[in-house]
Amino acid sequence: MKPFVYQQPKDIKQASALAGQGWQKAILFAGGTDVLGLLKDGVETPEALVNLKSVDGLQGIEFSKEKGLTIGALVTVAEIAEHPDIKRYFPALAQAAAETASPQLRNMGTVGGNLCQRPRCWYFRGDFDCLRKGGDECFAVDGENKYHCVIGGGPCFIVHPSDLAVALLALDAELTIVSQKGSKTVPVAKFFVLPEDDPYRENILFPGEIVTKIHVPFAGEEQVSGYLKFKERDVWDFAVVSVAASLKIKNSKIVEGKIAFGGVAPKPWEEKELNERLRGLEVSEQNLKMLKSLALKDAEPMQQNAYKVPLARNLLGRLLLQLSG
Ligand SMILES: Cc1cc2nc3c(=O)[nH]c(=O)nc-3n(C[C@@H](O)[C@@H](O)[C@H](O)COP(=O)(O)OP(=O)(O)OC[C@H]3O[C@@H](n4cnc5c(N)ncnc54)[C@H](O)[C@@H]3O)c2cc1C
Ligand code: SF4
Repeated sequence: MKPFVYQQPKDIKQASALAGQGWQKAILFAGGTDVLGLLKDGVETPEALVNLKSVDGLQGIEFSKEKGLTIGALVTVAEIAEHPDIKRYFPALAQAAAETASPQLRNMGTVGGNLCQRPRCWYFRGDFDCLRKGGDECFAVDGENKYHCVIGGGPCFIVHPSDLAVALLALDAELTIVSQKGSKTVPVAKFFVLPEDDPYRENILFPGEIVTKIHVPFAGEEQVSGYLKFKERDVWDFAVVSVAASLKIKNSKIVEGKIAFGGVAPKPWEEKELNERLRGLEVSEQNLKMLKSLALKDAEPMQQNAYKVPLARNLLGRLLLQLSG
C-alpha cells in the first residue's frame, strides 16, 4: 500500500479544502469500510486520507412530521436500521439498511460512505487497467459479466452497489453537499451519473465536495414502503438485484408511488413509464402483472446476466403484493 498522510480536520471547510486538492491527492474517510479495501487493492492511491469523523455537525437523526427525516452523513448504517421513526415511517430505508453487509460493517459504515462507495466490478477491484481506471477497454464486455448491469450501461457496465441509495431514490430523498464554495441540495435522482456521462466517477461530486446530510420528506401516514434484496449468500452480500417502492394507497387505488431498482444499472434505477403508470392504478392481480411486465422492458442483458430481468420483475411483484396488503 502506498504511504499516506492522515488528516483530521475539525470543520467542514477545512475538510473540503484538504479534499479539494484532487482525486489523486486526497480521499475522504468516514467508516473506512470501502476506502481501506480500495487502498489495499491499489485502486485508490491518494497522498492523504481526510478523516470526516473529526468534523463537527455530520451526526444525528432528526424526525418530525412537519420537517421530515434528516440524517447526518456520519450516521451509521446500523443506526438507520434500528431507528424507531425510520422503521415506522420509512420502512424501505430501515429494511435496506438491515440488508446491508454484515453487523460489523453496518456498525462502522456510514450513510455518506454507503452512497459514495465505489463499484465492486472484479476487474475494477482487481489488477486490471480497465476503462473506469483510465484504460481503454471494459473487460466485462467479453469477460465475466454475471453481476454486471442489464440497462444503462456503456462504455462501462458496473452496477451501483449501494442498498441505501435504492431506498432513498424511491423515497424521493435529497442530499446536502457542502464545499468551500457553499452548500447545495441535490435530489438522489440527480446525484448518480451514468458511464456515458462520466465513465470514471459514479456521482456528481467534485474533489472537495462533501455530502453532509440526507433529507427524506414525510409523505403522510398513508405512505407504505419496502425494500427487497436478492443476494446469493444469506450471511452478507451485495444485491444481485433489489427493489424499493413507496406507495400511497387509498380505497384500493395507488394515489402515487415510486419504484427503484438496484443491481441492474450503473446507478440506482427508476423507470419513468413504470412510475407514471402507478398513479391512479387499481390494485388488482392484472395490474400488478402489467407493472411487472413493464419493468426493465428496455434491458439489454450481457452474455451471462439475462437472469436479472425476470428476477427484478418477480421481486417487484412480491414487493407490490406485500405493500398492497
Ligand atoms: C465485505 C463487504 C460487504 C459489503 N456489503 C454491502 C452491501 O451489502 N450493501 C451495501 O450497500 N454496501 C456494502 N458494502 C459497502 C460498505 O463499505 C458500505 O455499505 C458502507 O456504508 C460504506 O461506508 P463507510 O463510512 O465505511 O465509507 P468509507 O469507506 O469511509 O467511504 C466510501 C467512499 O465514500 C467517500 N465518502 C465517505 N463519506 C463521504 C461523504 N460524506 N461525502 C462524500 N464522500 C464520502 C469516500 O471518500 C469513499 O470514496 C460492503 C463492504 C464490504 C467490505
Ligand atoms: S464494467 Fe466498468 S469497472 Fe468493470 S471492467 Fe468494465 S469499465 Fe472496468
